[in-house]
Amino acid sequence: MRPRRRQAVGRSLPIVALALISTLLAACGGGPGGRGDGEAPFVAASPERPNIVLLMTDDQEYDSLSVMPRTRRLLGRAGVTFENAFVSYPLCCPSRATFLTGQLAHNHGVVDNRAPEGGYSRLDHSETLPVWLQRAGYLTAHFGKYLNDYMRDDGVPPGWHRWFGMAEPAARYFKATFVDDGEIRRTGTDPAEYSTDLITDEAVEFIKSDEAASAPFYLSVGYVAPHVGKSFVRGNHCTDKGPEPAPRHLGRFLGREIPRSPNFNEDDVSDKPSFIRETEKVLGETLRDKTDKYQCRLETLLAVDESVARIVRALREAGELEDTYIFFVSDNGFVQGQHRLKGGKAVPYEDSIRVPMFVRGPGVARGAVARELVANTDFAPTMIAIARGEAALPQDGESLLPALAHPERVSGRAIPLESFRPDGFRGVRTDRYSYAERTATGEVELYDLRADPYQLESVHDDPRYERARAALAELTETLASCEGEECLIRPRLELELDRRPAGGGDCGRGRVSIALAGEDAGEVERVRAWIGGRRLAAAGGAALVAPVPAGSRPRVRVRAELVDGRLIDLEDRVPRCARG
Ligand SMILES: [Ca+2]
Ligand SMILES: [Ca+2]
Repeated sequence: MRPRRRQAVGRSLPIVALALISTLLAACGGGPGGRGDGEAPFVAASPERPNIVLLMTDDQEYDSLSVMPRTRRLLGRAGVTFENAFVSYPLCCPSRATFLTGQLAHNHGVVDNRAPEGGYSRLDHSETLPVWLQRAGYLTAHFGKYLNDYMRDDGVPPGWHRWFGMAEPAARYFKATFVDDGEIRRTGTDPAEYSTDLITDEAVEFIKSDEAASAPFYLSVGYVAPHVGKSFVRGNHCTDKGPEPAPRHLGRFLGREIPRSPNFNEDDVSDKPSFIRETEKVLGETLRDKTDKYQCRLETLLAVDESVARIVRALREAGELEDTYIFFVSDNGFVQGQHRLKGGKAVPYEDSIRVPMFVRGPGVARGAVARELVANTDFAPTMIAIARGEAALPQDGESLLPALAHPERVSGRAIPLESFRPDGFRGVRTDRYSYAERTATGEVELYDLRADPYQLESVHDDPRYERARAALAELTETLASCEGEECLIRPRLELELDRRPAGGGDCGRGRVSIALAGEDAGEVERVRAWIGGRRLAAAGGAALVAPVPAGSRPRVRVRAELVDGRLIDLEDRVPRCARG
C-alpha cells in the first residue's frame, strides 16, 4: 500500500516537486503543456479531498442490475442504492451533456444525438464538470464513450489530463476507434481488445499511476454496454446489430425471456396517446429479435460487472478506496416491449427515465436504499461539492451529499421531464405521479404510480385526479423554462410544534400540537407523523396532538404528501416548556 497522499500539491510541496509532477503528467500525455490552449494548470489541490469515480453504462434498464452481483455488493451494499434515479431527457447525448454540465437540456442546448441539434459539437466544451474539477486542482481522466458524434478528428476536449475517448461509431465492442491522448488507436476482434475490458485496463492503469497518487482525481469511465451495436464475431447467437458480449460470456442468457411485466405488450391502450394506440404488439419475428437482443444485452453487462470489481480492487490496492466516491449510473433507461414499444428510450415512461444508480464513499450510508427522487442534473453539483470547487454555469440540480448521508429522508423533489424531438414531450415526475404532455399533439398522460406502478391506465380524464392534474401542469410549466435554483422547487411548508395546544393549558398537561404552516399548507393531502420514532395515528391534514412526558423533548418527524404527489419530510424537536 502506498502512503496516504492528498497533500496540497501547490501549497505544501516545494516547486521542485510540482515540476516533477508536471513532468510525469506530460510523460503520460496529459498535464500542463500537453494540450495546447485553454488547459487549466494542474496545481493547488487542497488537502483531504476525496477522489471521484464515475462509472456509466449506456441504455441500461434498472432491472438488469439483477445480473450484476458484484456491482450490487461492492457499490450497493457498501453504499446507497437509488431506486428513484431519473434522467430528465432520456436520450444518450442530451443526458450525457446534463451529466457534464449540471444543466437540463433546455439550458445546455444539446437536444438530440446528432448535429445540428445535438451531438458532441453542439456542447460548449469550455465550461464543463472536468474543466471545473481541473480548476479545483483535480487530476482528470476519461476512458471510453463520451458524447455521441465525438469523431476521431475532434482531439481531446477541454478538461482532461488523461484522455482515452471512444470515437464514432461509438457503440462498438470490437473494431472500435479510440483517441488515446491525441493518438488514434484501432482495435480488432482479439478477445483481449474487447472494449469493456480494454477501457477498464486503461482505467486501472490510471488508478495505479504515480500521478493518480499525487493528487485527488476524477476518473470518468463510459462503457458501451448494454447498448445495441454491431456484432463481429461470427457463430454467436447475437444478431448482427445485437450488442456483442465478451466471448467468455456468450450464451450465458440463452433462453432468457424479456420479463413479462404487466405493461409488456399492454393490452388496452385506449388510455394512451395516439402514437401508442397505433402501435401493434411486439410479436413474431420482432419479438424473437428483441428477445435475442435482450439476452445479448444482459451478457454484455457481465463484463461491466467484472470491470466494477476490478476498479474497486485497484482502488483498494492503491490505498484509495476509503477515500473515493464511486458513482454508478446509466445515461438513460431502456424500453423493450413495455406499452408495445419495440425498443428504445426518449419516452416519458418509467422504463425509459429510470436508471440504475449506486453511490459509495466517505460519509455515505452503507447498504441503504433511498426513496428520494434524484436526477442526472445532480451529478455535477455533487462532484463540485465533493471537490469544493465551483461550477461556472447555473446548476439545475443539487448536491446529493445530504441524501447520501441520510438516505431515509425525502425532500419534496419534482424531476422535470423533457424531449425536444419530433415526438417530444414535457412533464414532471414526483414521488406519486408521472405527468407528461406531448408537444406535437397536446395529448396528456397522468399516472398514479402508487395505484398503478406499471402505468397501465392514464387517469388524465378521471375527475378524481383533477386537482392533481392541474397542480402537475403548473409544475411542468414552471420547470419547462427553469434555470438554476428555479429547477429545485420545494414545497413551502413549515413544521409548527406547540407545547400548549389550544385549550390545553400549560406544559403540565403534557401534550404537543403538530401542524404544518406555510404557503403550500393548503396543498397537503396526506400526513404521517412520528414522535420519538413512534408512529402517530393518521390525521387528515389538520393539527395532530400527541402526548409528551414533562421534561422530555422528543423529535417529531412529519412526512407530507402534496396534491401534486411531492413527498417531503419535516423534522424538529419538541420545544421546551414555556413558563407560565
Ligand atoms: Ca444511452
Ligand atoms: Ca392501458
